[in-house]
Amino acid sequence: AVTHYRKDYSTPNHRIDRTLLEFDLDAESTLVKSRLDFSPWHLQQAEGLPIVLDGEDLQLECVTLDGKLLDESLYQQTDTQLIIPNAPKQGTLEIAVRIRPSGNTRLEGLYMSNGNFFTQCEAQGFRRITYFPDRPDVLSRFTVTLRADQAAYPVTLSNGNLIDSQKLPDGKHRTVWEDPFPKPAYLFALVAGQFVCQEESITKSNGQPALLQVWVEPGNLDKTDFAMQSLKHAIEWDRQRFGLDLDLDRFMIVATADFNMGAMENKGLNIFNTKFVFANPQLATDIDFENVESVVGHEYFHNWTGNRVTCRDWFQLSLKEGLTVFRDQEFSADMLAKGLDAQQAASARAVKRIDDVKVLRAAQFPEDAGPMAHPIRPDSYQEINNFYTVTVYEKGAEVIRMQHTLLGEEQFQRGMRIYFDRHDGQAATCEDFVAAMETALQEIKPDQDLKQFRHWYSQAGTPNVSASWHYKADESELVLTLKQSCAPTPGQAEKPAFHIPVRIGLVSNTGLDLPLQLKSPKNALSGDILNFTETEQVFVFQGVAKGTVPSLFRGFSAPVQVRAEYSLEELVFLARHDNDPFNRWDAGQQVFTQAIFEIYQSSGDTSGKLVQAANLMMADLLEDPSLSDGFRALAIALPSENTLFELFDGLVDPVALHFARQTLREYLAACNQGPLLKLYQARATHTERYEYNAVAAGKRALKNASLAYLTVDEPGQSLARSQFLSADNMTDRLGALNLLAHNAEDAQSELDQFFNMFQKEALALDKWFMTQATTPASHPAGNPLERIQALLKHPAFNLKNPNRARSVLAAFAMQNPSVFHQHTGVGYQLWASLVIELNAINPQVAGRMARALDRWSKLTPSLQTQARAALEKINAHDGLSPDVHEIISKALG
Ligand code: BAL
Ligand code: ZN
Repeated sequence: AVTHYRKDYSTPNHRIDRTLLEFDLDAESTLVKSRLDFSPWHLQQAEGLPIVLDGEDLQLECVTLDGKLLDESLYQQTDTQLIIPNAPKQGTLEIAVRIRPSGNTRLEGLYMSNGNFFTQCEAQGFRRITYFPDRPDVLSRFTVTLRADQAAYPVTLSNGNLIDSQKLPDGKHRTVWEDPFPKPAYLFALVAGQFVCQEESITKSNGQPALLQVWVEPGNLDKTDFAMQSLKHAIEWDRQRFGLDLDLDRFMIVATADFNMGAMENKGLNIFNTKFVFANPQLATDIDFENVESVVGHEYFHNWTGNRVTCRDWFQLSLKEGLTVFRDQEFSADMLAKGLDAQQAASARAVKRIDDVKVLRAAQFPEDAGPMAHPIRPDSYQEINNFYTVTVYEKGAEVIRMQHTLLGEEQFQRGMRIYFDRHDGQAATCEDFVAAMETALQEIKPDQDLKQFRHWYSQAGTPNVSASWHYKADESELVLTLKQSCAPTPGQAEKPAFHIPVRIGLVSNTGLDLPLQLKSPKNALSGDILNFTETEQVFVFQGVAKGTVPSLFRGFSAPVQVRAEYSLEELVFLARHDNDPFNRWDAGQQVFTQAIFEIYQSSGDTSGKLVQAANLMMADLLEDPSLSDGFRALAIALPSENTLFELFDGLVDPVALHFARQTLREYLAACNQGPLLKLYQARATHTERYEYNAVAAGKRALKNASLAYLTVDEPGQSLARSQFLSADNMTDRLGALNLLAHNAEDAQSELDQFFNMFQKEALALDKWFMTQATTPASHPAGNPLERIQALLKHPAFNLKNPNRARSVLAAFAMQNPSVFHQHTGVGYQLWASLVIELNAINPQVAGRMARALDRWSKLTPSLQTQARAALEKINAHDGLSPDVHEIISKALG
């Protein structure tokens, strides 16, 4: 396997000033002709640098240079490149290749989905379409001609503006598209086939109109309203909050059922997984609605952060992804809060923040502690597809958020303007972004810099922060000691201290926040942000009343793991009184976590003091009417098994951990049945029409969170059965189905009804598969693995469709620990054979699925033995893709 290093970056030999592409679209054999106008990268460059083009699985027909056909002695062709050694400094190259879209199961390059053509070029798919310098720093102006059969492919789209459209003889037609903006090849796209669209015209800030279109296969126009509305909201929001306008006359979204990722930001022609376009109340849950809005926003926001300023090389991926995730998180928060009063708005924002941090903790913290740990700007990779990670995306967004915290909204926006002034139209680096923010910071704080802050870009691993404090009654001072460390990660043994922004509050024993008066060190406090920059640092606050409790990392102000020396009483106090909703939620989660560990370590005993405290806290939460429904739903839910697994100090048996969590759930349900029922019923009897907004979704979330406790036994299961039947929306229907399938002895009738209702709706069927694939080991009817094996043989199962593959394989191996990690090792063996099967079909998705055992070194010894056997089985397989090989070899160490 070849490892690529960031330090090896060198500029290309040539620019491609113009690119003309012509496609004769045919499922079995598509002819792709290109005409590339090239010139030297460095204008002063001497003659004679070879032209280097990337290409894979292409059938080369001919190469012409400045009008002269080249014979084979004049170029070198390898499996991955076409090189023309003796080229003039400047000229025109014409190349013709053939490709076979119908055989493309990897869904990179040009492929077919349900008889239609789609492309996916990021990161390195364009080289599967034609020979080209397939690297993000080569920006070119593209003109694209598409020829296709009119009846089979009536709609043909590419990036930019439609400049010509004609009928041709032989039942064909032709369209010509011109993209006015230079772009790297990874942003190229084409779509051809049978589509219908919803469209609207809007007016841009400059008074010019722009056409917005959402294209779907016929029969799906009843699912596009919300995506269109989200797109319009995103355009408006980017204008208002970031001062960035749509720069195109036409902006298109096209949905496909076969897609490796969530969506793709191709210039002017975003291609989406149907999962992030389709939404109506019958088919989509509240979470789906939220995801559609956020992904539509995300891809649109890339138009500036990604497309207008793109990445110099793929090591800089977080430059666009971290920043764009930060932008989509802020967009979603602003949308959720829109139209609410101040208190409701704060709560809606907190719910969004908690949801985002839950993902970070459950998925990114494990990544940062495992064999695939990498800085948000990696130093090396074998397969770039493996680095579209929660670290690059979500931790990357946290690193942007910390800069926002340090600069404040106004200076952060100033930094964005500096960034665009300097780099619009360029391929930039993470360093360019930080430098722009640093300039903006120094405009208001000339003595500060982001020098130490840059470690967040270069160092992997989740920093551990320990916090302890004592009170000096004589001086009314609270002395807070913070220590930071970061465990070694691959290739990084020791790490200098991070610059960590700690948002802090001092909560007095009456529950009020005290004013912050920092005595020392001088200048370490800015507003409510402590700048924590040393390995160990002591902060002395004055004017502090006795009994005050510090609230640290409010709003999760830095992506760190905190160990604070709270007593149980202090945690329970914060869970009741912290004025920061994120920390209020977090304190409660810590109480639940400790209670579950108490049960885990006492083999099921619920009489311990942590369980008792958790129960009292639960009773409080259930009765507190000052909390919003959405917040309360999160506050009463127990931490996920994946989160608990990471938090436990020592080796873990995930099956036992599941049963410990289950025991707490049953105990809390039994002790709080009355209040749970009351909460449920007050929200179940409302009959208002479904609407997606923060308040309505919060109400449904609390209703279903209560039901999650009540379904531990029969009376609650009957409620779930009637909710399943009477629901007018997917949130309530699926919520009930999940609980029945996971808890009731028999839920076959509901599962069958759901299947019959939705068998023509692929995304709903994915939910049906996923519900069953996540049935836990505690299910009363016995081993759910047999059910999972049966799902794999179901006529509607299809490993070639990424959504369907994930709905069983990822659900089982990554979201169902008690079945996956069963002691016999059969779960691991099933996973290994599926990864091997998928490896031959779709390496990118297989690489993702291969990560299920990343954290096997944290398993108990006998499970480690079983895990190693499964990893070795995959490793020994002949013909592993680079994607899967990199993951498995790193896991084996
Ligand atoms: N650029 C790949 C998909 C996304 O992050 O938008
Ligand atoms: Zn993105």
